[in-house]
Amino acid sequence: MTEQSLLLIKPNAVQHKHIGHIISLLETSGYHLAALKLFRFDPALAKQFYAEHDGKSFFAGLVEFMTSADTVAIIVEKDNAIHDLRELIGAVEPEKRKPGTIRFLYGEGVTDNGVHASDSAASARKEIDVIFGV
Ligand code: FUP
Repeated sequence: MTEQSLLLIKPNAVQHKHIGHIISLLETSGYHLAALKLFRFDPALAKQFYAEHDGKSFFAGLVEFMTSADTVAIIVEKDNAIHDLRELIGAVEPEKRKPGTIRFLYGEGVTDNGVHASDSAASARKEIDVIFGV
């Protein structure tokens, strides 16, 4: 089934000039890019995007990182996009990142992990609405 998911290219990957290669990986992996924008999270939007983590010990650091430089948001479409994009980005824990995944290539720490991808259809709908207002 064709699905939409949301990919974020996070501030550390944008600052290190990896936008082009990450988009190329998406295209060669069969994703259709349905919408794309470059913007900078302000604190309110970052808190809204990561609202489920509000109250956790890492929340303030996560918001600080997400607001530290520009982000690229991309709505991608493909059969099984949500599952397949999670596989393509790889694990959040640095020691679990497999070679070939985007986080293996461009993730640094747990927080500055290079990219985000929606983890369910409900999250994808919510995140696309938060970032693109659709
Ligand atoms: P993921 O869905 O793969 O982005 O991972 P999580 O939902 O586990 O984490 C959400 C965000 O919180 C990630 F961007 C990383 C960040 N995080 C931290 O900064 N510190 C932690 O200890 C755990 C997560």
